[in-house]
Amino acid sequence: TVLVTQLHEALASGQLFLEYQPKVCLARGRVVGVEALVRWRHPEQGIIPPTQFIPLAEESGLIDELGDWVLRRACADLATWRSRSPREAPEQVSVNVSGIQLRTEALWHSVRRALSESGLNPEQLELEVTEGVFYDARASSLRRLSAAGVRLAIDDYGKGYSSLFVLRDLPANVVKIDRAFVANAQNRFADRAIIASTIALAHELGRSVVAEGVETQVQLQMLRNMGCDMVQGFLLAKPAIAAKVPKLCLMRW
Ligand code: G
Ligand code: G
Ligand code: MN
Ligand code: NA
Repeated sequence: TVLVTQLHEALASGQLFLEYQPKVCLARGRVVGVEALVRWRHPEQGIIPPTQFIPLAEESGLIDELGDWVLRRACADLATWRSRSPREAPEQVSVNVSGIQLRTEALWHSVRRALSESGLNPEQLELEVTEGVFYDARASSLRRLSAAGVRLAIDDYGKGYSSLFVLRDLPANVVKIDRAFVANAQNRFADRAIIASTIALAHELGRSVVAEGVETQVQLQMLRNMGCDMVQGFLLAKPAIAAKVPKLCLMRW
């Protein structure tokens, strides 16, 4: 389609950019990481969200190249924030990875290059993968990255299939509870029960927990009481351009 051709051009001509959403550690009351979220500044259509062009990139085979760009940009940005002022810098950066990227060795080479160019330690990079992709042979790509020290997070946890196999079998460091559970937790017992037991189970297995989509003080307090490790959501901060990240890192919760 036209949009695929344009996406190709967008990659080459610098129309893609990243926003970053902070991840706040509740025990420390501060930003510990940021999640990179790609956006497309289209010359005629304005800003196009990733939900509209990531599927296109996956279908057209552009996803490896796009993913490579995101990884290198995110690692370079973290290295810049850290070199300017560690106090105003996150400790790590998370990058969303599509299941398609795990089918070949492209991701492995991208990660190696992004780390060596930026000088980051593997532990400063986290890859977010949705649970579906953990299910098959692609898991071996993840094991290799994990063995190299890169952190892994299971994104949108609870929304897909075989969550418990994933939790049992894969070397994920972090479980991100899908925002669908957080959204109604105030008035729905089932959501609270699922969040509380996911936290307990993840902790039992030595993983830490991020709650996504935190929008209210009530949700934040509830997650604190449940022993959730980290929170992300509009209440804490909306995704922001790279230049705004140092200031966000000075906030305390
Ligand atoms: O930022 P926003 O809420 O519009 O993101 C929508 C979806 O796009 C999320 O599920 C997110 O994981 C995905 N996404 C954002 N950036 C990237 C990226 O760089 N690569 C991939 N594969 N998905 C991304
Ligand atoms: O699937 P993934 O978790 O990667 O999706 C991240 C997306 O969630 C981002 O595009 C971001 O804009 C969106 N998001 C982040 N915080 C909130 C929130 O508090 N509420 C809602 N509705 N969306 C959020
Ligand atoms: Mn994510
Ligand atoms: Na998510």
